[in-house]
Parts: sequence; structure tokens; C-alpha cells
Amino acid sequence: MAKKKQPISGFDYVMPKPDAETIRKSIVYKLIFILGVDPKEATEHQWLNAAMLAARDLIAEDFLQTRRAHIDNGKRMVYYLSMEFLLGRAFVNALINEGVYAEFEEAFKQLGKEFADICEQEQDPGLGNGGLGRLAACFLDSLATLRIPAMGYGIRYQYGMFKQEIVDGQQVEKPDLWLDQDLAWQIGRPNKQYAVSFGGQVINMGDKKEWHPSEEISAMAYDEIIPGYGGDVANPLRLWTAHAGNRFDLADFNRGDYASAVRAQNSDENISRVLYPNDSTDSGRELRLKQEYFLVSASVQDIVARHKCRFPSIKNLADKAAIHLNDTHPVLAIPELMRILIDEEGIAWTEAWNMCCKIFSYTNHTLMSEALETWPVDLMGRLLPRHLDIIFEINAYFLNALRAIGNFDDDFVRRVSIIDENNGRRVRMAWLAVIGSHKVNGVAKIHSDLMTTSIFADFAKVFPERFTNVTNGVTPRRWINIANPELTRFLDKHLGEQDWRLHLDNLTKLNEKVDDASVQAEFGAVKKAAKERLAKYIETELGIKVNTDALFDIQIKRIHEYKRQALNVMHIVDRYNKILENPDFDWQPRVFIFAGKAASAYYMAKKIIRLINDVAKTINNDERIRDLIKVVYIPNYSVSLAQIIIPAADLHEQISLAGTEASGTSNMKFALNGALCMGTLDGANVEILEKVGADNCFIFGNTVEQVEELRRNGYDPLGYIERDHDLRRVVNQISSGTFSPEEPNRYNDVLQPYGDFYQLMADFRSYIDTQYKADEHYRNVAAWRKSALINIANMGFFSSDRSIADYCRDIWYIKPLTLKELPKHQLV
Ligand code: 26Q
Repeated sequence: MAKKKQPISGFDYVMPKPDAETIRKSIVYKLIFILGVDPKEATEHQWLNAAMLAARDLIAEDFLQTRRAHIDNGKRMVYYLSMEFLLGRAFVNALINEGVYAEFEEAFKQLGKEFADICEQEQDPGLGNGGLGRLAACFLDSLATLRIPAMGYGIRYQYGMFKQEIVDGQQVEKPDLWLDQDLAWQIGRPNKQYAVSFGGQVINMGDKKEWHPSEEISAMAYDEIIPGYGGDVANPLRLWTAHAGNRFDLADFNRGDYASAVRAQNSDENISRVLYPNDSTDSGRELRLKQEYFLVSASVQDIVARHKCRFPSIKNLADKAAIHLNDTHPVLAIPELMRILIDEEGIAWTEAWNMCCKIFSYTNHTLMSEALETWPVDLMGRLLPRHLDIIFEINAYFLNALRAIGNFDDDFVRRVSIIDENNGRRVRMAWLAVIGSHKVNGVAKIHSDLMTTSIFADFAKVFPERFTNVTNGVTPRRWINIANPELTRFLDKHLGEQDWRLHLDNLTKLNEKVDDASVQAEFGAVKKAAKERLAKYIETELGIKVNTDALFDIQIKRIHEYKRQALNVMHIVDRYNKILENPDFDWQPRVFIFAGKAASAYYMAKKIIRLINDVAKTINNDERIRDLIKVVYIPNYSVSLAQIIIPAADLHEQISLAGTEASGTSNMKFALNGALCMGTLDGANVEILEKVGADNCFIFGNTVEQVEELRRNGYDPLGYIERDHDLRRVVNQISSGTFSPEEPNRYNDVLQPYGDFYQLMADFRSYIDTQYKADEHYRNVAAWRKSALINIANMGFFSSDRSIADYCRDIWYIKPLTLKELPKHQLV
């Protein structure tokens, strides 16, 4: 049910009402008067746009009231800077958060339209690669829901994540033209533009420095409205687009050279053209660095401008603003704020630095040193000469302070220097982030612990109090309520009054019912419905029929060697062999489902996709297998696809080598939807295990300590292969062409008997044995359902609301707006 609203005070206007009849009329009104379309001829897409405009009206007041509250209350705000936001579809989310889903459904019923088909028209904005981007989106949902004064900043890429097609088993990338649809949800703000500068020279003017850039690009804001659940607050996500603005070259034009006149515009606009489809650094690309600075410069200028609107002086900025860096990608915000404070606001260097250290905080999302961003000093000096100066000054200030404390030898100082002198002089972005932030957090307990003993071990000695943990979380609004309507009904029925969508800890009440046979049966029906939905999708999209009584075993995530999709394939091949060897055994039928994209330049990841598809082709078509195994690769993984796939899982594969996956978040979504984890002791799996107990998940493989010990003592993959007949057979088959007879060498480099950096061979045996334990558990229907229910019941901790509460308390020092502080509530 929608809440009764109060109007924006001071003005008289027709307030939109949230009943089905008014909504129906509003939709038709939008169609005729805003979109200029005859309702008789309107396409489903046009109906969707009209409905989104009608829904936006209902949220607009929250949005503006929230803005007023931010300005009037003068509270500290958090600005979340991220190069990625993987929002997923906005429409149904908005209806649920606003409490008007049923009313819109009814309105469309009255219009004689199939509501589900209309909702399906919406495209996902793919403004992210994977976990880090989706986390940012879950956090925005929680920030608004918890009424935290907050704003997100990102880039409005013209091309988001590429569309993935699978052609002949291989990934083919197609452009994602998401901006081609009409976007009712984004509000362009042509009056919010900032100049972002590059290049040129820095001139010393006595004790002042002046930057004379050679290039200037305009950043224009688009606001995406993020409604919180409960309809009290809606926060903006401000996305910047490079805008050529008035850079049209009149001289060229007058000379009759129209093409040159426009060309300048085109190259300017390249900056926000495309999301880098890469989840490990590829820092050679100049355009990526320009993008990072583009985001940061526009956002920091905006934050300063907003502050000046709210307060008479810039000096209290550190009391009023927290800026959070989602990984190092936006870390240039630190030198950018220094530049503005010193060069433009006339603040002394040390005072500016002290302010920055209070304002910034940074989340690290990876421990793999090869994935840490570094940029050549030369490139930085050419693109951002003033910022490079400031980075040198920060470094000198920091290293001097270190030397003053004493006890740090030259080698230590070299290691913590922001400038890496060993590899052709590079700026270490993570070092800058650690030195300029008052808090640095990892994203799961094990990750945060490892952070202070591995990559940041030196810094942990210098700033022990700076490092902390905030375990990731996911929003139950999207990952249960939207994704799993049957589970939603089940929880509403069994959890009583207090809304689990806001208090996910309430799920623990389910613990009392896990032994109840009728509750177990009810849950069985919930799972079955989700499996049927996915099976239908697979059949329509891929023409493959899957048996919904089979165990659905699912791995969906970016394709990466460390995530070890190849290990999953090895299990499938081993099972194939064993079924052929022993056809009369009572095998548990399984459907293996994969989805995920590989970075377009990542040769091995693309090969793994092809391997999965070749294995699928061989096994699915082998009649001797009698459908005991089905392998399905679902193309074009996205948030919306995840919403269909996750509820259908019985078992989810979280099989990264221990110590490599910072947290993982799909593990949380799966467990929340009653799937059991097949996982290593890595990332958030460790904490999931703590909550659900060892009887209700399947943990296998070496621990971080064992992985390290193997590395220290000279890991010998060949030894494992020689000692294990099953493993030897699988490696031989894959490497010698059993699944690619037309090209026997196709996969001779995927499994590496001499390298095997991610230790697949070491974990193979325990993985296989544990898989058979899962089969056995699944055979006992009641026991499996009980385990699934225990998973759900104990996942409350993994709500992103809890993560955001942790950030607010321990890192940002921010309190929520009270209902009283929202203007509409003052009027009541
Ligand atoms: C950097 C420079 C140049 C081009 C691309 C990049 C880049 C882009 C994306 C580097 C990293 C990423 C994404 C990383 C990511 O998604 N990390 C995941 O973050 C999740 C949320 O914390 C964790 O759950 C996952 O464990 C972690 O892998």
C-alpha cells in the first residue's frame, strides 16, 4: 500500500494519487500528452514509457522533499563515487518500493494489457561489469531505504556492458544501445554542467601554482531517481555525460568545413562513450584514465558547489561531506579536492590535507596485486600535470612524516611510496587511496584480514586503526521481492507482522519451522515454481528442455580463471565418465547452468566459455547419458537474468581458489533464495558457513593457509595428476580433444599441468567427493528442504541494509534523516 503523501509546501498543484483508477488515467494521459501517441496504436514499449512517467510522478515528491530535507537540515551527507552502477530494471523496483505494484497491475488489467509483458519491455542499463557495480546498486537501494542523506555519482556510458551472443559456442560481443530507448527515469539537467580540464601546463606564481589546461570538456548531469523502500525518501544517482556543449568550432564552420567543426565534439564525447569491459586492470589505456578523472572532477566540483549552497564557508566541508571511493577507480578525487581547496579556495596545504583525510574513505575489492591500478607517471603528467604535482606533494608529506616517526628503513619507505620506481615510475592508486582516507575497508572478514597481512601489510603498521571490515550485503527488495514472488508470499505468510524487507533478521523466525513437514512441502512448491520459470526461459531462448526434478547446479558470474569455472567443467566431465562406466547406478540427474561474460580481450576466459559449450554439446547429445546430465550456457548474463536464474538454484558453485574472491555477492543471493553452497573457504562463503552451519552447505578444498603453503613449497600440479586416475583422465580428455574432435588441440592450454596458478588440480579430489555428498543429501527431499530453509532463515546478516548501517556507524559517521526532518512529515 502506498503512503498518503503531503504536497510540496508553498505551491498548489494537482497531486498524483496512488489508486488504480487514477493511475490508469495518468498512464493514458502520459501516452497522449507527453509521448504524443494514440493509445489505440501504442506499442508495449510506449505503454511502458507512459507507465514509467506515471510512476515517476508518484516518486517525484519524495525526491524533491528529500532534496529539501538535505538542504534544510544541514546534516553530513555521503557521496558514493563509482565507475560502475549495475542497477537492473527500475520500473518494478520503483513500484514495489513505492507500494503501488498492485495498483499498476490493476490499472493495466483495466486497460486490457498483460502487465508482465509491459514490464518485460524495460532494458537493463548495463553500466557495470559485475560484483562491484551491482554492490553499488544494492547500496543505493539501502541508502534510500534507511533515509541516509546520500548521493551516488557515476558515468552515463553511451554503451554499457556489451551484449553477449554465443555463436558456435563462442562469445561474440555486440554493442549495447541502451540509450536508444526512451528513458522516463532519467532527468537531464542541462543547467548542471561543469568544465573538466586536461593537459597544458602548471605555472609557478610564487607560492601559488596555476594550471593552464589545454583541453576542456563539459560534463552534464543526468539524475536517476533511486526510491527507497517504504516511500519516504528518494535519492539521486547523478550520472555524468560528456557533452560537447558549445565547443562547436565556428571558425571551421564558417570556412565551410562542417565535418571538422563537428569532429571536436565527437572526440570530446568519447569520454563517456563506453564502459571498459574489464574487471582486472588494463591501465595502459589513456581513455580509461580520462574517464576516471572525468567522473571525479565533475563530482567533486558538484559536491563543493552543493556545499556552498548549503553553507556560507567551505571550511566546514569535512564536517558535512563524506566521499566514498568504490575501489581505486575514483581515487583522483583526492588530488582533485586538494586542487580545488588550495588553488581555487585559497586554503593552506596542510589544512586542505587534513580536510581530505577526514572526508575520504575507500573500499578495496581485490587482493590480487596484478589487478591493482597503477598509471605511468609520464601519462599522468601529460594529462593531469597539476594533479601529478599534488600527488608528489602528498607523497613527500607522507614520507617525511614517516621518517620523522623513525623506525622505517629505506626499503620500507620505497615500498610505501605512492610512486613505484621499480616498474618505469608508476603512480600506485591504491597507495594514494590508503594514504588519503581515514578508513579503508575490505568486503568480507577473510578479505579484510588478508588485506592487512598482504597488500597493505606495510600500511597496517603505519596506520593500524585505519583498516576495517564491512562485509558485503544485498538488497532483499530486489533479490527476494522482485526476483522471487513465490518466496515473497511464503515469507509474508510465515514471518508475521514486522516487514522482513526492512528487517531481514526476522528471517530467523523460520528456524522454528524448518522441521515442519508442511512448511517444507510449501517451500518445495516455491522452489519448483522458480525452476519451472527458468526451464521455460531456457526452452524458449535456447530450445533446450530441462527436467525440473533434476538438481539445478548453477555458476553465474564473470568468467575468470580465479573463479574456476574450469574446475566445474572438470567435475562435469568426470561425472560423464562415471555414468558411462557405471550406467546402472542410481545417478542423481543434474542440470548444470552457467552464465557470465568474459572481458573481450581475455583470451583464456573466452576459451573457457567455448569449452563449456563444447562439453555441453557432447554430453547433451550423448544418448547414453539419458539426460542424467544437461549442461546449459545461458547467454548475456545481466541483472534481470540473474533475477530469473537465482531463485531456481538448488546448489550454487562458489569455487574460487581460497584467498582470491574478495567476497562474492551472488553467494548471498543464492542462499537467501534457498540454494545450498558448494564452495571453498573464500570471501563471504566463510561467513555464510558460520551462519548456516556445516550441515547445510558443502565446503571443500584447500584453505588460504594451505594454498600459501603449497606456493611456498613449490606447488606440483603434475603430482596430483599422476596420483589420481580420474583427474588424469579428465585432463587428458579436455587437453587432447575429446570435446573438440574437429580441432584436438583447441583446449591444450586450458588446464595447466605445469603452471596451474589457481590450483585446480590440488582441489579436484575434494571437489568431486563433496559433489557426491551433495547428491546424497539431495536424495533426501525433506533433509534438503530443511537445509534450504535453514539457509534462508540465517541470511539476515547479509542484507545490504546491515552493510550500510556499518558504513554509517564506523566509516562515514552519518545518521539517517528522521521522519520529522522530512518536510512532508513536518506538515502532518
Ligand atoms: C580497472 C581499470 C581499468 C579497467 C577496468 C578496471 C576494473 C573494472 C571493474 C577493475 C575491477 C572491476 C571490478 C571488480 C569487481 O567486481 N570486484 C568484485 O567486487 C565484489 C563486491 O565487493 C566482490 O564481491 C567480488 O569478490 C569482487 O571480485
